[in-house]
Amino acid sequence: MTQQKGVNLRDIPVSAGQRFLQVTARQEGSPQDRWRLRSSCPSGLVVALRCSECGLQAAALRVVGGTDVAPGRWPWQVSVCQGSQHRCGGSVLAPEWILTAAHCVHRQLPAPAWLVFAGIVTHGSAQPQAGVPVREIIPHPLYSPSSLDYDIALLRLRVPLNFSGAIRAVCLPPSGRDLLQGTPCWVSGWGYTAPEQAQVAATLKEALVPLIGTRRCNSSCVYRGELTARMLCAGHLQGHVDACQGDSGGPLVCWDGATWRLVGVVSWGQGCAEPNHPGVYSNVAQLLPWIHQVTQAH
Ligand code: 4AZ
Repeated sequence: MTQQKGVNLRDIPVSAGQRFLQVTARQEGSPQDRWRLRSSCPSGLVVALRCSECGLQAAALRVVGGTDVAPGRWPWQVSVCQGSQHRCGGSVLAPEWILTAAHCVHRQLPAPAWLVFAGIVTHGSAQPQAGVPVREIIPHPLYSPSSLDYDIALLRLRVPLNFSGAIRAVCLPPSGRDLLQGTPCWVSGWGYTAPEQAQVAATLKEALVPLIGTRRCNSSCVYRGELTARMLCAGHLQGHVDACQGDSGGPLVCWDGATWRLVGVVSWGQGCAEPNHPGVYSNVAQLLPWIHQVTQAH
C-alpha cells in the first residue's frame, strides 16, 4: 500500500448486490488473511487504497566482509553515478523514485549530471546510455551536514524505470515502530571492500548486519550520544563486517515474514568494520511522513 484515504460510503456509487471486503487493522499475515467478504458495510466507512508490489525478489530464486551477489537478489539496489563514476547506492521506491542519502547529493552537481543505474550487479558491464538521468534532487529539508541528522534525499527520475526480474521496488517499513535489537538485516553496495583500499567493488556485495539497539549504540564506548532519533545502528561490535564508503545511500533491508522492507539508508560510521564502531543508518520508519509527502505531491 502506498497511499490510503478514508471515504464515506454515502459518497461513492454502490450497485445492487454490491459486496464489501472488511479489513482488519492487524499487521500480521498475508493481505488475504486480513480480508473478510461481507454483504453490507454497517460502519459506512470505506478506505481507498493505492497498492503497488514491493519487497519481493524475482523467481525466489562489498561492503567490508561481504560476499558477491547474484543478479535479481536485491532488485531495488541502484548505483547513483556522476557520469560513469559510482558515487553512492540508492533504493527503488517506485518507477520514478529513488531514495538515497542526502550527503551523497547535497550541494553537489545539478540534477542532470546524475545518472541512476538499475538492474545491474557488475559495474562496467552497463552501457553508459543505460543510466537514467535524474530530473530532480530533493534532500530532506532538515538535513544537517554537520550531524548527518535527516540524511535522506529523494531522486525523481526523468523517465520511469521499466520493472522486471532485475528491477523492482522495495517496501517501506510501518511508521514509527522500531525493530528489535538483533533483527537480522542485510546491507548491500559497491562500496570499498577494505577500508584502506580506496576503490569501489566491481560486483555488488551483501552482508548480514543485525540491528543494534540505540541505547547500546549511543553508549560511552560506542557513539557517545551522537545518534539522533533519525538514526539506527546495525553491524557487529567486534568489527570485520560493515558498510563503507561508496555504500552510502544504499539499502539496509529486513525480512518481515512476507516482504523485504527498507529499514535503513547507509549514512555514516567511524571508519569501516572497526570494533565498537558499527554502521549508522538513517532510520526510514522515522522519516516516512516526508517520503510520503514528497512522492505524493509530485
Ligand atoms: C562513507 O564514508 C561511510 N562504516 C559510509 C558508511 C560507513 C562509514 C563511512 C559505515 O560514506
